[in-house]
Amino acid sequence: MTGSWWKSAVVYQIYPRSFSDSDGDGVGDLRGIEERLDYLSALGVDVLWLSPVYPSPQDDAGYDISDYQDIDPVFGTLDDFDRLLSGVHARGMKLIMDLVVNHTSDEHPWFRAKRDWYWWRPARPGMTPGTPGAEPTNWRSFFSGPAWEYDEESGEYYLHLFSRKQPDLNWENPEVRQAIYAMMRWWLDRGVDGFRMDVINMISKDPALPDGPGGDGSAFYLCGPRIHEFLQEMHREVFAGRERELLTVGEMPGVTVDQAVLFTDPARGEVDMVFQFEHVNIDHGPSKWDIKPLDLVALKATMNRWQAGLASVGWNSLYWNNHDQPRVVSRYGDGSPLAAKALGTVLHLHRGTPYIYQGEELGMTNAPFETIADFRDIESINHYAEAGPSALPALRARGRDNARTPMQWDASPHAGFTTGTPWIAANPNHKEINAADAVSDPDSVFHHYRRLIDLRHTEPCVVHGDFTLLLPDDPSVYAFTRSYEGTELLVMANLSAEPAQAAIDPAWLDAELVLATLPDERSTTLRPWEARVYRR
Ligand code: TEU
Repeated sequence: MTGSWWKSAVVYQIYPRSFSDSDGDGVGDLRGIEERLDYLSALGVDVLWLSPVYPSPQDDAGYDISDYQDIDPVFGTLDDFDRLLSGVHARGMKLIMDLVVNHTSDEHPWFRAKRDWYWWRPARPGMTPGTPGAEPTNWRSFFSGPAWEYDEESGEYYLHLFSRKQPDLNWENPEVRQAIYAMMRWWLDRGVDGFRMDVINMISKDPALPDGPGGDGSAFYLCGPRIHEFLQEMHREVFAGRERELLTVGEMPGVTVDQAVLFTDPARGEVDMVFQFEHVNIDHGPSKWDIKPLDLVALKATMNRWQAGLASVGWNSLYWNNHDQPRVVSRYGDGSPLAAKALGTVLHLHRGTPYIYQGEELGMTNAPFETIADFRDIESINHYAEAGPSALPALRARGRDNARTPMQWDASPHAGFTTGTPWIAANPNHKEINAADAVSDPDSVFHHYRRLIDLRHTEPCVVHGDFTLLLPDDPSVYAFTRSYEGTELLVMANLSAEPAQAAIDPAWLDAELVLATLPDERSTTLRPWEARVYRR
């Protein structure tokens, strides 16, 4: 199973709203991306993933789509899109789109014209429709409040797992599925190279929609009864028989290793890989706002379980960051460039396809949000409305806006992202952390990421090698080996602010040092946040 092109690829996620603004309206756009393609090609990434650029009321920053087959004017036009796509292809890269088909916007024409394409239910028996507690089930929405919205006109409720402006599509209806497959074929025919599929493991629900424990309905909508059937049908209807090399990755909150094996077993024809969440859910309690410090031993254990679980069948995706997560260098690191390099090294040397989120390759950090007025994200704003000012520390640490501040291109005002007023403030640390400085400094996080990508492209052991975790109980050192056809790699990183003794075989110190973040001292003691990769 070494034939799949995406095993040696690195994907770069662009959040268009925050990447590069070509027209000074304060919002990034497609022409802005086009102007930055040489930067991305210098980094060496193979695939670009665009977060949604379709027409949208922008209630959830574009994850609420009102037309699947056009571009929102704030981002440009279909002509701009075609130009961008040819620019990407001309540089030997590919481009995948965000596919958001668990729900549409409530402003999508389907929502008015096709009532039975969504989930409608009457009030709870014996309750007056529209009154508190009369919702058809006790399910809570991801963005606070009930997952049901009352519609005066029809006297019924519709289901929305996310915002009330994101009604869930009813995939039980075959017309819904056919409309989505036709739309996907339209984008592939236009030349796109695949899809990142938003919360795709939520599309099959238990049609009985029973109450869940404490308002948690996830048992009835995560990996529901027909999920594999739907994804196999999609594969047949959209992807089968296409000659081009495509990539599909399904975002799947709550997915287990066992399920992931089924989703990514090529013989089953579902998706190439999934985004799982265990490694980004270990530093909080049942609620994402209930924050806990990182337990490195637990992080290594969960990563190891996914490496082992998908070793013979299926494939992992690898990520620390995306537009929903706080910046890893602030979260699992200490905010320093050295920590950014160590975390990048650890991730990219695992077996799987790495994803870089814009600015991660610069070591971009969380933002210094002061008051709730600094936030833009509906999830944070709704949580604050419900929980009050005591929620601020958790919002600062975990709010999704940490990932959404403007890409830091240079030291000029607004980080060179826009000549206008950005829709969200640039991080003031753009004077020290920015692409212009990073590209001209061979020792930068950017060049370290470039070397990590290059190593994946040139060393088959990085792509195919078996993974063996070392020192599972060490609270500071993250170490493992990879091995493939007589080549062995040792990766070790000190993910702490104190020197750490790595209990590895000292014979490794004589091996070739392929990558290092500090000058070689030929010692098994790792300096704070130091990372090394050896080959023999
Ligand atoms: O996110 C799905 C998801 O379950 C979470 O990561 C979510 O963003 C939130 O942080 C839960 O606390 C996807 C998209 O990536 C996200 O941007 C969208 O808001 C969401 O789906 C709805 O489309």
